[in-house]
Amino acid sequence: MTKERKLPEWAPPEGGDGFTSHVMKGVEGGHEGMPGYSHAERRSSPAKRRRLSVQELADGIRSGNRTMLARGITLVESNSVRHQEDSQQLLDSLMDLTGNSLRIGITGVPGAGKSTAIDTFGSMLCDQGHKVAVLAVDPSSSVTKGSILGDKTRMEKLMQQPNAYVRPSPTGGCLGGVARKSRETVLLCEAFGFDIILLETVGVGQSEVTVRSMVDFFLLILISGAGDELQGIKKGVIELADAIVVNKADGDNIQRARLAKAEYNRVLSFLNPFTEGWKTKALTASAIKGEGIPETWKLIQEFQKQTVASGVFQRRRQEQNLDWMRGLIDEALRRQFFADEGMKNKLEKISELVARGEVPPVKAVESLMSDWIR
Ligand SMILES: Nc1nc2c(ncn2[C@@H]2O[C@H](COP(=O)(O)OP(=O)(O)OP(=O)(O)O)[C@@H](O)[C@H]2O)c(=O)[nH]1
Ligand SMILES: [Mg+2]
Repeated sequence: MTKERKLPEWAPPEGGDGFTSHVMKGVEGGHEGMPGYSHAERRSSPAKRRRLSVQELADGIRSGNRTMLARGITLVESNSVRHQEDSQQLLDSLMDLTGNSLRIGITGVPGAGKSTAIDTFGSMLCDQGHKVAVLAVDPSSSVTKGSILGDKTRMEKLMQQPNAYVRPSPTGGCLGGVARKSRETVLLCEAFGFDIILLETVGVGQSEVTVRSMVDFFLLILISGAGDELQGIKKGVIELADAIVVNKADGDNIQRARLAKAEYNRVLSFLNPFTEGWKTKALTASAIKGEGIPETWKLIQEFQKQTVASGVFQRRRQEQNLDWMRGLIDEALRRQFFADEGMKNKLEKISELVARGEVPPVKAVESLMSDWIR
């Protein structure tokens, strides 16, 4: 394999050798997911990192060891069955330390300034003594590979904070899979001691609904100067929000941002707030200048105080846990059903009959289910 020295795109011009990275040429096959890969070969690989026991990982995370946290998250993100068993054990042994953070979801159209806002907001929180973890929930970023690098440059302030942790999106899998991993990563981060978890997702698809189902507070970041349609934001996303921030309210954009804020407040007055008893508001901010960010934090704190007092906060957490469990039951049942050899044959046969219109689909399902349960 050849090695090539390369200055990363995000390195400052005066960065010098400290920023040099090695780019290794890829291999043609023989690693996971590629032709020629074999588990046996991999097991015998001398370069493999020592496998840590679940106990070692749990102790490491409890004692605040970042390497162990990263290894734990990698375990949780793995698709292998053995790793999944270990990760369930790991989560189980850390459950007593979870649930003590404020989970904040941040969504918005591409380029609205989510990462910049997280950088400013997260750094401010760290300065106040909080421990902040940032997770990206974005199944598309495994395709558009550049965004992880992009985020590291846009979160420069935060990356320097010893109390912050930035984890890019888990790669691979459908949204459901990525969501499971992110939920579990939130728990590991809480066990480690992060008291504020920020989950960034791009708000143009299904992922914002998923993130909404994982967080206590949901912030929508928009920009002025584009109609809702142009921003690709559906009314449905506005309805999920606990606050809207019209970002980039700086320079000659201030006036437009204020008008947009007033317009969103008007729209919000016609909608049912997502959170019972809370009035969703719009604010303006400049993530780059840091303006409007302390106000946003104040609003989030008010939200927390109010919903904890009314019990809405705790009820939502309980509901989210139950929804998560129900989702897992759905998944497990489906997996077992389709993996069952006997059912595969029956399904194949009955599918032909259904396709030809000889058996109605409802009847087919009834018959399959009664066979499966037996
Ligand atoms: N003028 C101005 N520009 C901003 C502000 N916030 C972000 N930007 C710029 O907008 C661009 C996009 O910012 P990001 O923070 O990467 O936006 P994002 O929403 O995270 O983008 P994706 O992750 O790609 O969806 C960058 O060039 C930022 O410098 C702001 O408050 N004012
Ligand atoms: Mg971003």
